[in-house]
Amino acid sequence: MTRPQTVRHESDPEIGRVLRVSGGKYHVEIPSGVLEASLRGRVKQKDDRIVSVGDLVELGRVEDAVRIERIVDRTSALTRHGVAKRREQVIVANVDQVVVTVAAAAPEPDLLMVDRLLALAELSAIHGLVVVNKIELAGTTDVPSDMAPYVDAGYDVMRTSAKTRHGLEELAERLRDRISVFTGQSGVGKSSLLNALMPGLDLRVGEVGQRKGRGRHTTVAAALYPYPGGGYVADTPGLQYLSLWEVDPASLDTGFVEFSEFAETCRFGDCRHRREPSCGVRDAVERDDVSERRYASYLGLLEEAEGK
Ligand SMILES: Nc1nc2c(ncn2[C@@H]2O[C@H](COP(=O)(O)OP(=O)(O)OP(=O)(O)O)[C@@H](O)[C@H]2O)c(=O)[nH]1
Ligand SMILES: [Mg+2]
Ligand SMILES: [Zn+2]
Repeated sequence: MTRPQTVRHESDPEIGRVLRVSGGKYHVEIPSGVLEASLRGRVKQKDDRIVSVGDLVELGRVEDAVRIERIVDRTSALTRHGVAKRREQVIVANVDQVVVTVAAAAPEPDLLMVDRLLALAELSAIHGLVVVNKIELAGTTDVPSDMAPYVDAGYDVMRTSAKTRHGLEELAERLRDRISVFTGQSGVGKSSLLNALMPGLDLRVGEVGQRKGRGRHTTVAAALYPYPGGGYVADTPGLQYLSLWEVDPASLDTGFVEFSEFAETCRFGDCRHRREPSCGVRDAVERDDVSERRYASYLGLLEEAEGK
């Protein structure tokens, strides 16, 4: 009896989805369950194509071992730029939706981070959704006034409480049949929301008081979870270091969706909406048609993208 070297046929590759990576092992979901796979040398060497959570991968089996042979082309990717290595890292691949989470209170919303995350989503052609968690601490379930610019820009701003379960059904609805990534400051309740939405998930949550310094995150790596009823959700560590330094400064304005109709009236096609004459965006800010605070975020991120 000949022992098969591999059960994979070129015409019919076995495909799985990477759910998480730990200790050099890739946890890959296949129709019959989750298996552990290792990387084939040649996949490993390609710097720009490091296997990431969310990737669809082609698997090869040699005896009992499962190896990742190839990454299926990505439809999108949420990336950050490693501060130390100065190169792009894919946080989650094939993302449909970025859920930018803030807390109504504790911690105070970092609005520059919200703008940064939404811009990053727009620039990656990923749908952005804003969630204000811990809404029971606000005393009202209305959209907090500092979040109004996002409503005006056309974003859905959902209000939730992982504690009282307010708004969870609506949020659950938005997660179905998509790959959604929860992002936002540490301590806003991303893991708590996922635990509340997916009983049995049991992600670790941290005390707000423990997280004074930067980089003390309860969640340390991105991981993807199959969502009951279809789709996936990813929990990520609070993304403090997310940087835009590789973004083309000339296209940063497309990361601010409400600028676009006004940018059309700028005198210069390559207007960066800073000090150029006859700038439609600046005029809109002066008329209060565009939030001054969002515009200030744009200018700050523009400097960053320009490497200043
Ligand atoms: N009052 C209140 N507290 C909440 C709510 N959701 C989460 N918390 C608390 O907020 C703290 C932080 O929650 P986590 O879920 O760990 O926050 P996280 O966003 O996942 O934080 P990192 O993993 O560090 O990025 C915990 O003490 C939670 O119990 C909520 O809706 N209301
Ligand atoms: Mg967490
Ligand atoms: Zn302009």
